[in-house]
Amino acid sequence: MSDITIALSKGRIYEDTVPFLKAAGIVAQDDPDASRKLIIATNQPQVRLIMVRATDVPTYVQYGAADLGVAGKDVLLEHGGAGLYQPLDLKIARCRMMVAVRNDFDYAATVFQGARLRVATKYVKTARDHFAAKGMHVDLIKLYGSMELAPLVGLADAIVDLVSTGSTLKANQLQAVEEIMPISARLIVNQAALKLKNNTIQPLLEAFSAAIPANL
Ligand code: PRT
Ligand code: MG
Repeated sequence: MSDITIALSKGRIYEDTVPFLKAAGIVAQDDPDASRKLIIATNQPQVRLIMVRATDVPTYVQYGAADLGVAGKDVLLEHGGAGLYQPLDLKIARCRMMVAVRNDFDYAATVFQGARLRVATKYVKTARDHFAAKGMHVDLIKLYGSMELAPLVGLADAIVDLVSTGSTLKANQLQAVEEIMPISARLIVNQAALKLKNNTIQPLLEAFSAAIPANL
């Protein structure tokens, strides 16, 4: 059996990945959400977890610093996917990529008139592709968080952000006006590792695959 490193991020990705790890017989020896350790040993001496920012998971896997990882489709689209296989949609950490505006902003009229739209987002690539496909002219403003604030203080007309319950939009007098795509987290694998460590990785893929919630 080869040594395997799995890159995860704290919070919802880790929490939703625990059942998949368990299905593969892997149990973390510390709780990453409580611990400050960045490298977490597991009950299997050959398997370790590394805890990185959600947006950094594809980078660690791309360069082979981790063999496997779990990352949201939102993050993978911005990363581009170079050097990665994305064999499984784990159907976890689900949400929707949406366009949202202030409750008092007439998005339909803006689209209809072909007026230029200022859009603030962390997801510049996804937003650019979306509006280009619609033939809309947009000025994109890159932000790293709290996108919901941008339309409230006049930084942008609209945001492109993830929505799950909708309560963040609601609390800030914003409304979703367009769905760009449904989002869920994927298992990603370093392309070279999949070949070189196939004997170890293949059974992991099978265990993860069998643990994907049915009928979703
Ligand atoms: O938080 P941090 O800056 O460290 O990084 P991150 O936001 O990239 O990580 P994390 O752990 O928050 O998100 C990891 C992954 O979870 C994302 O890449 C998505 O694929 C997925 N996911 C699922 C979500 C959400 N649901 C979600 N609701 N990521 C973020 N949100 C945010 C959203 O951006 C918005 O600010 O939650 C807010 C909206 O939630 P509702 O429930 O109010 O609609
Ligand atoms: Mg977050």
